[in-house]
Amino acid sequence: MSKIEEVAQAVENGKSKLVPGLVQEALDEGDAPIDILNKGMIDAMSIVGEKFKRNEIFVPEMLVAAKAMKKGVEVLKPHLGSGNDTKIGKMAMGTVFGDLHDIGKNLVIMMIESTGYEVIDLGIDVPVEKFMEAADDPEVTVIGVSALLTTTMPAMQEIVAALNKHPRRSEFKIMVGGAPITEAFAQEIGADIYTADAASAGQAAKALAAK
Ligand code: B1M
Repeated sequence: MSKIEEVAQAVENGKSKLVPGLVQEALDEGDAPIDILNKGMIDAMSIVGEKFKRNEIFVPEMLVAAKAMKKGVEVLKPHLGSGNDTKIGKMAMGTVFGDLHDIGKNLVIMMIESTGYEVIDLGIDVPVEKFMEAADDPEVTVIGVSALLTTTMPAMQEIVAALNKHPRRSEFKIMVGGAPITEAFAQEIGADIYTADAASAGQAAKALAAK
């Protein structure tokens, strides 16, 4: 079994104590950090999601897998992105109210930070008011909104509708994403940018700053 497969298996089984060491071993053996992330961790979480859907595992197992992935990401973090120290913009980002998923949001933040943005993490279960307050900051040029559940897509719509009425609306862009979100939905609710994953979110934010 390859080291990346070992990482994947440990994440899938929620082995928080094992994952950091295995990620480090994979790095030491020369595996690319992005492969460890995609094939070792994100793919493992998809398997966890599928098992949950088939009622083979339940919420506690999803939770321990999420914990294990977070431990692995901590080891991977310094190896991902460009490590740009020059500040190119300021962004605020959070997961919509009613939604507790934060792994994807944290990865998006990590990739956007690596392009040189300062990112204010608004956290999970974020109400409309908190997004609006974040938009008051005169330095904020991008607001990121993440949702992982089909049932919290209306919350995203509500947040974007409120942000679209913000007095500073012409000064910031609204970026949305998350597993159930599509380009069509993003357009329908009046967001400016949809990106499917953390790497493209980073690229989109960088392109915005260059304009
Ligand atoms: Co949840 N959960 N969960 N869960 N969970 C999903 C999302 C689900 C698809 C599993 C399934 O059924 N197959 C399903 C949603 C079904 C649906 O809506 N159609 C689901 C469900 C049903 C639930 C509960 C309702 C279960 C229950 O209680 N009965 C419950 C809801 C709680 C709540 O939020 N109110 C729940 C709870 C949980 C845990 C708390 C146990 C845990 C989350 C822990 C945490 O995040 N700290 C959890 C987990 C771990 C998952 C799965 C297994 C993994 C999610 C994940 O971290 N993926 C997930 C199944 C799956 O995704 N396949 C599932 C890895 C992560 C890197 O990917 O988050 O998609 P992702 O992020 C990507 C992109 O989406 C994108 O970039 C990221 C990186 O590339 N992206 C953006 C995300 N945000 C973006 C923002 C952007 C741009 C791109 O711009 C701003």
